[in-house]
Formats: sequence, C-alpha cells, structure tokens
Amino acid sequence: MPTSIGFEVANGVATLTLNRPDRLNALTTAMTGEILDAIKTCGRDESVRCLVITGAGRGFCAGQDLEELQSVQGAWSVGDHLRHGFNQVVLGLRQLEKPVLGAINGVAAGAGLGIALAADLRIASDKARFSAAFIGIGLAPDTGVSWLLHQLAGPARAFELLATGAVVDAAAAERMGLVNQVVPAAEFESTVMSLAQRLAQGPTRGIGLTKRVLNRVAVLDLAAALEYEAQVQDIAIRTSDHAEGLAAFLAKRPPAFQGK
Ligand code: LHQ
Repeated sequence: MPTSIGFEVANGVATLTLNRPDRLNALTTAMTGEILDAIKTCGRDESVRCLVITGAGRGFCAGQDLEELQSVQGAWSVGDHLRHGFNQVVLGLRQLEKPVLGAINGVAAGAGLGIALAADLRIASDKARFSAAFIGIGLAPDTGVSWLLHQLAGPARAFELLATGAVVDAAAAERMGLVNQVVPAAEFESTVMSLAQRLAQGPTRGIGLTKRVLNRVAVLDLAAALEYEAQVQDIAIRTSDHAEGLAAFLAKRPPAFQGK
C-alpha cells in the first residue's frame, strides 16, 4: 500500500495525490517509487483514460525532500538518484500514452516544478506558485526543468527563472506559458474534474499517439516531422475510435469513444 501518495481510479480518471502535506509534498526516495508504480499502473490498466496529478494540502510539491538530502550526504550518487527516480517519473508521464493533467493546487518547486511541467497540460489554482528553486541551494536544474522551461517559456525566461529561483504566481506563470488555465481556488476541483472527465471520454489512442508525435517532433526538422506524422497517422486510422468518430460525424451524432 502506498503511504506517501493517494491513488484512486473512478470513471476512467486516475487521481494521483502527492501526500506529505506537512512537507509541502516534498519527494522522498520511497515516495518517488510509489509515484513510479502508480504511473506504471496507469499504463497497464485499460480502464484508466486520464491521469490527474495533484497535491494534498496547500502545496503541489516542494521538490526533493531536503531533510532526506541532508541525511544521505556523501552516501548517494545524486546522478543515479535522478536517473532511477525523478528522471523516470518525467519520462513515465511524457511517455504514458494517455492524457496527464497537472492540477497545480499550490506551490511547485524544484523537482516538483519538473513533475508539474511534465504533465501534458496544467490547470493552476490562483493559490499556486512556481519556482525553479534549485539555485536557492546552489544547484543546477534537474528533473527536466531546464528542457521543459526552455520549451514552454523560451530561453530567456528559462534562464531568468533558473538563475534567480524567483517564485512566480499563477497569473505570471500563465503569461509565461507554464500553465494552460488559472482558476479561483473555490472552482479549482470542479474545473479539474470536468476537464479530466472530458479527456477520459476522448479517443484515448488518438490522444496517446498525439503525445507520441509531439515528443518526437521536438527533436526533428520539418521534413522529418511530416514523415513521422504520416507514419503515426497510419496507426491512428486503424483505431476503433477513429471509425466511431468518422461514423458519428457522418451520422450527425456525438461520438461514443471507447479508448480503443
Ligand atoms: C520542506 C521542503 C523540502 C523538506 C518545504 N524538503 N521540507 C536536487 C538535488 C539532489 C537530489 C535530487 O533532487 C534535486 C531536485 C530538487 O528538487 S532541488 C530543490 C528542492 N526544493 C527546494 O529547494 C524548495 C525548498 N522550499 C522552499 O523554498 C519553500 O518551502 C517554498 C517556496 C516551496 C514554499 O514556501 P512557504 O510557502 O513559505 O512554505 P515553508 O517554507 O514554510 O514550508 C512549509 C514546511 O514545509 C516547512 O516545514 P515547517 O516544519 O517549518 O512547517 C518547510 O521546511 C517544509 N518544506 N520544502 N523541499
């Protein structure tokens, strides 16, 4: 049984709740293992058609647990800790061929920012805050934050956020392209759940293949991206949900996607 996360599946939506609220859901090694297990379950379980990641209490995730970091000084290879832990979380979220919705309820810092930015899209509460944080303890970025900030906000903003560790509020994060939508805290849960339900009723294979294309084209030139799109569309066109979407359109009725 996981102890530092919550994990439940209802109506096609898996909700993973980072759950160490008194530490702003800072990440320990054990917790990272539980997150990885939950992501793997989402990949295997056909009934899961959307994953929501959120935090318990007033934080989303304050990154590496600094008490754990202090306690293992010298005994750890940080590189290996990242390779086996946070890096796998980021890759797991990006490679999961199902939509991942970051429900950013509160502060996201350091590796917690990396997890937030690795989601496919983010809804932030107006109470959320964002900080690269690494520089505050004299460190360089990890957990994909350099790459993800560069992609989402551009090189100048990436440098500014990483080099200063500035804590930015949800409205500023939205202006920088770090979040898709900011909603008042009172409407946060209902907005998240309604979008999650909508995504869970979508053509899951088509959404998964969309992720596959976006991940790949990030490192391709236009000609290669066009070719890759063509290859993936050959897969998408054979899904049942494509047949359903086409039939529904022609019959002028709403589609009933099964995620297959
Ligand atoms: C925490 C933490 C925390 C433990 C708040 N750990 N307790 C790098 C190197 C090596 C290995 C792999 O990983 C990484 C990647 C990283 O993630 S490095 C970056 C690590 N994170 C940080 O440096 C952020 C540290 N936290 C903060 O700067 C602030 O707490 C933020 C800005 C997130 C929130 O500030 P406040 O809202 O003012 O909350 P607070 O500071 O009062 O925190 C509340 C409690 O949570 C407090 O404990 P207390 O007993 O006083 O209530 C904090 O000590 C604890 N906490 N972050 N990462």
